Amino acid sequence: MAATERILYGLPISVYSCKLRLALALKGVALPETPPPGGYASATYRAIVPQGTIPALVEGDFVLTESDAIVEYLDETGTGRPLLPAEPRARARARALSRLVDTRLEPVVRALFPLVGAGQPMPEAAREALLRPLEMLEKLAGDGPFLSGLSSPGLPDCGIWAVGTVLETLDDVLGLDLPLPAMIRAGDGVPATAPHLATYRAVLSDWAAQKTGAA
Ligand SMILES: N[C@@H](CCC(=O)N[C@@H](CS)C(=O)NCC(=O)O)C(=O)O
Repeated sequence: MAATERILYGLPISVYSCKLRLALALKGVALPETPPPGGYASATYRAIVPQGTIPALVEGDFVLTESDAIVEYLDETGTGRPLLPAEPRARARARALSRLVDTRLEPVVRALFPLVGAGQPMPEAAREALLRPLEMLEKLAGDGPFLSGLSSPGLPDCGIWAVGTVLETLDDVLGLDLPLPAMIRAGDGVPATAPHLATYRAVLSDWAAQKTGAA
């Protein structure tokens, strides 16, 4: 039986697309990204992916969104190196860390977007809201270079590297001078992910330059 074609919808600027791109790079799997037809909010894209979000993986009539679920599905279908450990507690911990990045850190980073080009300082409450999850994740990471706490990077690392790259850009553009933990840059030392992170940094910096009129 011929394998069903896999289509991965994503965009260069999207933080969750970046997370998945990093996961695929760590897995050693080449799965090129297709932009959502008409944009992710469009009726055309929603006719394919009802959730209207990216990334999305489509295999025939099987449509899967949510970056963590996509990575777990790829792991469980034997696609590339697994990014979650097999041992139940280590696996549960990796899942929890990944969700903490997505639910506690990413939304407060995203909330800073309107400040880019607005010429207004970051409110002190926003700084505190940002430092809280960063400190929590740093504590949970332990002493190693990776948030996953393992000797090789896994799913939670992909999330923190993608969100961390956005945060670094905002830190730079908005002059926030945030105490950014080293683990958000650990992907630059990993040969498989370093080029993707460099490209993402350039995409974000172009976006910021457009917003601030520096382009
Ligand atoms: N929890 C989802 C979040 C995906 C998400 O929010 N993607 C953004 C782009 S980075 C998006 O599609 N936004 C459009 C929308 O929410 O309508 C995941 O892990 O994939």
